Amino acid sequence: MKPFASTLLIPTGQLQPHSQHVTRRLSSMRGQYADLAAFERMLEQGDPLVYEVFENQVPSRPGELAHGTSVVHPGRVGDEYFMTKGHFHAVPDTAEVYHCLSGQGFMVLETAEGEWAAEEFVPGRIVYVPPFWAHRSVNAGDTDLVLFFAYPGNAGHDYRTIEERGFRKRLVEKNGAPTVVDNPHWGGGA
Ligand code: M6P
Ligand code: ZN
Repeated sequence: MKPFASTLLIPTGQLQPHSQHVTRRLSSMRGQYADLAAFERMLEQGDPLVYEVFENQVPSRPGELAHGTSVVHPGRVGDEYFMTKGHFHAVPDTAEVYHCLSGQGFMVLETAEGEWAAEEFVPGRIVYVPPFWAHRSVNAGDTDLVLFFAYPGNAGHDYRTIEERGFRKRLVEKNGAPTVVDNPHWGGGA
């Protein structure tokens, strides 16, 4: 690798230049939102863009640092806020760091052993995701949630565990405020 630089535009989260731009629409998250009827109703009216990731890829080696921005758009499926798919790292003993640049929300985390946490994102807040913790970003505000992230180049993404099992906790709007609740579908057929 040679040194390189990019510019992160605040507050939009645009990264210039970037080598990868991932867009995830609601249809790619079937089964992840608890209110299945609300999910289907929303899809019938279109397929909203839920979040985007801008990244400059690096070789997948432990000494490298993949980094970029994620932008979770505001919205809800029923009472559940727009969120990322969430993942464990494919190499599970790898950490990640997130820095909130704009918007507000939460990082929801859990381990295979049953521990969980919800760390709040407000501009300026840094959240550390330790090795072995699955993580998902949730936008609990009404503007884009913009995050900078960095993680080891070899970490990779294990999506399947979350697709099959879901997260133990969900972030929903209750009486006008973001609230952590149990996931009624946790453990299978999420
Ligand atoms: C962060 C990073 C990315 C990840 C993105 C979206 O920006 O961890 O590697 O791709 O979040 O999350 P997910 O991959 O779970 O959809
Ligand atoms: Zn990660």
